[in-house]
Amino acid sequence: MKTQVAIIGAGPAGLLLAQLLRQNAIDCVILEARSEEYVLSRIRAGVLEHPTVELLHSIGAGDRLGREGLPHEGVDIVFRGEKRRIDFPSLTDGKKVTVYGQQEVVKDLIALKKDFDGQILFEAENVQLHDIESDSPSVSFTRHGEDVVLTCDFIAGCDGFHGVSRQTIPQDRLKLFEKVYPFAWLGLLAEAAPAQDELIYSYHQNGFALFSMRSPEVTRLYLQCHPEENLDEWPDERVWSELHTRLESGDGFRLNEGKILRKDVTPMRSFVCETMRHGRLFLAGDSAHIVPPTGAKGLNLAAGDVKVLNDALVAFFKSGSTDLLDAYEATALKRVWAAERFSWFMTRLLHKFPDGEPFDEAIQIADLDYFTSSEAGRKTIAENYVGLPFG
Ligand code: RFL
Ligand code: PHB
Repeated sequence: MKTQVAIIGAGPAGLLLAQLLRQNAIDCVILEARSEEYVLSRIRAGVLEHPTVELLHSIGAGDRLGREGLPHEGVDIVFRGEKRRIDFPSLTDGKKVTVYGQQEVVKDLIALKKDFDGQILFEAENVQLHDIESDSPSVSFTRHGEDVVLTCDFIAGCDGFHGVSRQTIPQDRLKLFEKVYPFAWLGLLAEAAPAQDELIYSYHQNGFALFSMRSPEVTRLYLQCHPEENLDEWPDERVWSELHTRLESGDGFRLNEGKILRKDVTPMRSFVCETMRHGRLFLAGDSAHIVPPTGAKGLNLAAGDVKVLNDALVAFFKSGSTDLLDAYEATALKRVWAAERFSWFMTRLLHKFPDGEPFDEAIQIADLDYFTSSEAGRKTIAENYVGLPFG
């Protein structure tokens, strides 16, 4: 098999890149380890930044998003029993975000790729990258018992944090940064109508909580918990009791309860692999960086990376110029570090640190007060939340 760009991973990064390349008549093949059903059932992100929504529309993946996505013009931040709203349009020249499940984005992109006879090879096992330092790299894999070699001009490593692409880069060439937080999120999906239209981020003495949604019938909720949390210790009654305690701020807001459809634990980590390019391998999305979900940035960062990568590949295939490919790492990292900073800031602002000293907690309250009352503070949150422009 032969293609111009071999893409490893059919998550948002890989699928978006494939669609961008197709628009520019560049051939690509996606190799995905999991089955289509598995990829479609992964419940993750929910908030799409303004630039991500624009990108999805520009590649023809915006129809259902436009109909079913929930535009959000603000979020509430709750602390010490007070609820304060950050209004996006008035602080960002009219921008907003859209709540639309990541699995819906993935579904729309897979449908689009099939419409154009694009190749997504699901269940590609034992994917290995070869000769990435040469001008003719290749990818080998096994599929349905058959060994296959795919030769290509470039490889896009879009295979997430645990993927094989980053691991193919020689250890001594990797420049890594990592921060692990002393807590995790217990995520819940409930068959209950969202009790208000906008998200609520809450700082509480019992720990952080987040109220979000997926549709007019489904509420998405998160509770700060221990990194090694045992789900058996969170029966539904305890979950609802903690959610009521942490989210109801005394302004009359009352959470609607419903059947809990899913419970999961997400560890919290900041991670950057600054080596986003090695030879003909380019990393994009979670394979190169992880943010704690408090800033709702992961999927949006993946979108930013692949937009920059696509522009660089297009320039190469149209004119032979390697300038943008050479600039990929620096261009992408600028936005990556901005999102890392914001995600770290939101995480530090809103969580209860298990070993927090009284002085640090008092500063945290002062920060919460400042960033939700001063216009400069609210603007800082709003402009980062709706999304900085793609590089
Ligand atoms: P993905 O989605 O992990 O996709 C990688 C794909 O590669 C495949 N793969 C392989 N394929 C072939 N060979 C191998 N050896 C392979 N190894 C892996 C995998 O099966 C998979 O299909 O990475 P990608 O595309 O970079 O996308 C990143 C996003 O998924 C991620 O950043 C977000 O989900 C993060 N995130 C959020 N991001 C937001 O922008 N807004 C949010 O509101 C938001 N909320 C969240 C989140 C992530 C969460 N969790 C569960 C980590 C909330 C949560 C709880
Ligand atoms: C979600 O709806 O899943 C969600 C929303 C906001 C976040 C993280 C996750 O910061």
